Amino acid sequence: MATPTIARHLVTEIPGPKSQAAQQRRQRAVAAGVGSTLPVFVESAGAGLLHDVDGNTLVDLGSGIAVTSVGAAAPEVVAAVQEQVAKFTHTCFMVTPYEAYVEVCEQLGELTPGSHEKRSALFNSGAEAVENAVKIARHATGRQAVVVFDHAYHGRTNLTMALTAKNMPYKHRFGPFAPEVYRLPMSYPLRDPAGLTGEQAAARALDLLDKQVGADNVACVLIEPIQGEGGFIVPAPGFLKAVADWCRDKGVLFVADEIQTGFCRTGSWFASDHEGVVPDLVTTAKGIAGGLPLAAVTGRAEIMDAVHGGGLGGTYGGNPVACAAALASIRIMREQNLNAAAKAIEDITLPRLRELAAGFPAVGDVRGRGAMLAVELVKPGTLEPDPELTGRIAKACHARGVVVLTAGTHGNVLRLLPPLVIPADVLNDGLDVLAEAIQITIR
Ligand code: PLZ
Repeated sequence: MATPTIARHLVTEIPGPKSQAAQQRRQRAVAAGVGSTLPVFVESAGAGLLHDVDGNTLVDLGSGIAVTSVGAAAPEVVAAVQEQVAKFTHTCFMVTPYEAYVEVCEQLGELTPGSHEKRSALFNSGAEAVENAVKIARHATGRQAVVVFDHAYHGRTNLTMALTAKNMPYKHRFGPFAPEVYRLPMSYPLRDPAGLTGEQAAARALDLLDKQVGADNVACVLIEPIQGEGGFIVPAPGFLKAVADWCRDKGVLFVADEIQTGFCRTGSWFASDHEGVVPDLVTTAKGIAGGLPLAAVTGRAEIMDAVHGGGLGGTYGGNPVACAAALASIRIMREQNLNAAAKAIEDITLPRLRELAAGFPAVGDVRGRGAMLAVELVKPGTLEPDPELTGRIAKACHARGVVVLTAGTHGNVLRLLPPLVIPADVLNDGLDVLAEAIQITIR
């Protein structure tokens, strides 16, 4: 983590007058259904800092939802994009291919869990990757059922809405949803009966699956190794492994949605690595390409190659500019050891969050891994979620120029997803503000 040259600096209220004017203009042109956590209009951004149109500099503890892990304008990514965009912007890989696509797939094969032979296909968004993982799993197994978990988030397209657990805002009045989707209880240590092990939580879920769906009908079990939008829920140790083992026994594909957790976010290349789990298929997006839209499905060669020629694709999937950005981002992750950087962020942040939990009974849980950390807010002495308090704390952070995000089925989780290249003093400043926000909001 380098020393910053600039830090948080507010010259107007947040949002400032120019942002407010832009927001009014936006409301006349942009559909109301598209929201913004903090309507501060950004002019430029760097490693953990956002510079707005009013001249304010904000601390970014959100990375555009876990995307700008290498920074929002990493010089190596900017140069790679500029070089590629000047050569050609697009040919369509399905029409005339280019090597950057192949190289991204080679990197994915090398970095994702397991040393088996792999293949990848590239897409534009996380939801599209998840949709394709399901297509591939169904095709390869000849089965239809897709199994997901409580609190899961997998996207906003029709199939992925069905896979996503939460109604508001993702699904409300957007049905009917895709069929053959089944939901199981997740391992949620804070809310499970005390002492329930990962293996027991897996047995609880898999017994339901056996009885209600039948293993023979299941194409895949799809799971986020640490749930993102659902509230940074880290399953009890052994849960993922037990589910993956069951899948292997039953000929069911185990699909890890690593879209939020992947690419160094949790202090290893993929969150599955922490649990020693080797998925059959992995979906990636977000952090893979330094902010450019790119997503992938990577999996066992025999599964991926089961699909007939021409069965997978899309006009823009694996766009050459996005591929160039991905290759530069992955190079940064390797050269700057961003797994260690994520771990360093954890080492700074976790003790400070634990201190807050000790001081404020409303901070009911502290959890996460690497640079994917959260606190869950409850009514003191209970497990009753407190989304209202969570919202007020987030707003207090925003007013002080620190971008934090909320999450959780009950909206009562404050989550931190700083860029992995955030300088330590910028991070600590953001955490000071969070502590102050909690203090003044709870008092
Ligand atoms: N799978 C695990 O986290 C995206 C969504 C924000 P897309 N999460 C942020 C919002 O409100 O839309 C996500 C994820 C996991 C899939 C997705 C979907 O990725 O690139 O947003 O389609």
